Amino acid sequence: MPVALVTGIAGQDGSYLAEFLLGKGYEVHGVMRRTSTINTWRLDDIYHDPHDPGSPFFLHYGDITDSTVMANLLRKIMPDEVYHLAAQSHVQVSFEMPEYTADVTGTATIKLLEAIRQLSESTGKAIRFYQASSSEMFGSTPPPQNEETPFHPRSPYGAAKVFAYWLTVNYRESYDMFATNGILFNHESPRRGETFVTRKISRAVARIAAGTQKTLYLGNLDAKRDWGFAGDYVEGMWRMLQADQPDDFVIATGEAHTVREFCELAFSHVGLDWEKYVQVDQRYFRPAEVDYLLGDPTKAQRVLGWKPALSFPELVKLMVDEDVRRL
Ligand code: NAP
Ligand code: F7E
Repeated sequence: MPVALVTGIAGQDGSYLAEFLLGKGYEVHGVMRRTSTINTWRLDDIYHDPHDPGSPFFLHYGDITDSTVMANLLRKIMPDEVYHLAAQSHVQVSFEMPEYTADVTGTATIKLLEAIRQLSESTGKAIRFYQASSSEMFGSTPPPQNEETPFHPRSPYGAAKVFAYWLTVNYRESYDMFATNGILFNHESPRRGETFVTRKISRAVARIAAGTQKTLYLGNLDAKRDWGFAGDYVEGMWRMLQADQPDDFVIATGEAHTVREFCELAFSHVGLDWEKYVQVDQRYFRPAEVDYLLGDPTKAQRVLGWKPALSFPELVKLMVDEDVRRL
């Protein structure tokens, strides 16, 4: 049975990846940090009984900035594959907490790479490493963006991801490690954090339709993003670690839409006119914006045989329907 270690297991992607890997017959170990209230709602479908001795799913406490804990976990679990998904992943928050974001989203990646290198060298164990790189690294470089596009990050988050990206390349080149970057464009789902724009919209639509919210305040409606479905994207991560060679891959749909278009579709799905409810609020504008991200996933399609299944309108409907159901 292959063994995977997933950091950020309790996040959006961690939960979809855990489900996917369990479906493939993996033993899955997830790292999550301790929080004062239980934060595993995204894992509810797969984590029924923590004491079930037959379960191939294990959760471990750990903070990715704590290199001792991460090295101990690696030695104990001896994974075949490590998916490094944990990060301070919110771009706007990274302007408010730049140093923290650099530590968690950037520096923690070296600690993990170094722990894997040392374990592999001392035991001979081959460990494949996936780094959750981001289209935010392209920042202001005009679209379409692919693996050859120069980076120009526009936030502390984007800069921290560029640092982690290059460390991953560096460990591949220096130590012959199987270390791969997945450069994923925005991907969403009903499990998306509530402060990212898509989920903020789908949640507000459900509340406005139910009469419990009057107005939705948003920032830049003109920003364009290449939005895909997280459930499709985690398969891309797995395929990258099954490839013959480590490499870097863009995962995207090849289609971009504005925040305004997302609003139009989401509100019209429940029979509402978005313009009556959405107001622009300067508080949600960023010190520097990423205007236009549009990915070219040709390489992932050609080398990995990966392509997205869910369309943009299907994604919007899925998110709105699930928020309506939850409410
Ligand atoms: P997410 O929902 O924010 O999940 C991130 C997870 O990391 C959370 O479970 C979080 O824990 C955990 N985490 C944060 N700091 C930690 C720390 N110091 N120690 C241990 N765990 C920590 O993000 P996501 O959307 O699933 O994205 C997964 C990864 O892909 C991230 O690295 C993100 O930057 C990257 N990425 C995302 C996208 C996207 O569109 N979703 C695109 C490109 C790249 P809590 O639950 O306790 O907060
Ligand atoms: O913003 C605009 C905002 O916060 C998308 C992360 O997963 O994807 C994500 O980063 C756009 C931006 O995602 C609001 O200015 C308008 O142009 O949903 P977001 P993001 O910044 O693109 C990348 C690929 C990652 O790697 C990140 O981890 O929407 N926008 N009004 C707003 N955004 C938010 N959050 N809230 C608003 O009210």
